[in-house]
Amino acid sequence: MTISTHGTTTSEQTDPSEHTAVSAIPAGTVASGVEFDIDEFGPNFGAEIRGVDVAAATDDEVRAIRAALIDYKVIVLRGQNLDDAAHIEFGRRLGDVTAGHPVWNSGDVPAEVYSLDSTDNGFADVWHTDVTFMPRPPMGSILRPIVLPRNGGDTNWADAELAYASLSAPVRELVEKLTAVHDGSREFGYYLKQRRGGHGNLWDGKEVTELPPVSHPVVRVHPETGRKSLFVNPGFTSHIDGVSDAESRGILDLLYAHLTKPEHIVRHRWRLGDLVLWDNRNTLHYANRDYGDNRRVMHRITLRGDEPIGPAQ
Ligand SMILES: O=C(O)CCC(=O)C(=O)O
Ligand SMILES: [Fe+2]
Repeated sequence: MTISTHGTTTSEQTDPSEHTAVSAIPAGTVASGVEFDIDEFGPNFGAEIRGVDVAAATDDEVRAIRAALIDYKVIVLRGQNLDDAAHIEFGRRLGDVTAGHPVWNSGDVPAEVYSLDSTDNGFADVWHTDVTFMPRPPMGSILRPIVLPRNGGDTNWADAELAYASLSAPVRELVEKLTAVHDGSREFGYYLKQRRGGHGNLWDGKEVTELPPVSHPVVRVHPETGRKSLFVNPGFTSHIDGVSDAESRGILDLLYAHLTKPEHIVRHRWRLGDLVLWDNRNTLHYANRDYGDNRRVMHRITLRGDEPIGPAQ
């Protein structure tokens, strides 16, 4: 396998000891003729993979895309032109595809698809990690545009692993001991009550009929790489457990400001035909709402994830 990065191979730039577990591309190995170019977004995370037709991908190519997702956290593939069925099918080759959302019904799309339509208030202009209000949030999300404004509507991702690593040691030590509450009822509770008499969708094999707040570690250990990241987000985290309201607010504000420093962020300008995958265990994202009354429609699927585990567990 050759993964070239601006003309060099990633294996030359990567400490293999940092890429454990399913980095299914052992650095420097040539496997089954899989070949694509990787164009890195920057020094830290995010990359475009070129030269793969997702709909016709071989198993080795799918494995290589998954490995790149673990390494780069955000992967862009251009020119794919999938429909919902092909989008879901690609997801199934990467993992277990969940319901589109635990409680939201996106209407006229397959049950696996979460549709965000700006004409139906479908905006994501708050930094968040998908579905962290459930005990087992998705491991990854795969998004494609259906309708785009001529300009604007870019999506940004923040690298929560980089953010953790760039905190000072004393603050890392402080936050490693904390857990935080994530509460989906603030955004979706009312909707769930209205919907089918309080019956949502199947999530982890169970019908969701309530959204009790869940606690997750503030520092999450990635189940595949063992690396630590900050696992709080303004979208769904309500407070830190066991500290005062003022302390909780202060700690979260500090972490959010740090997570969203420009050097922790990559930004994607969409074109029709794009397909973007992200690791939902160590990133946050935010979709710019800067296109006025123009329409923007996005379809997302999510892959089943683990219960978040902290450093002490
Ligand atoms: O609209 C976007 O670009 C992102 C929407 C979003 O938050 C998601 O698909 O999870
Ligand atoms: Fe999202």
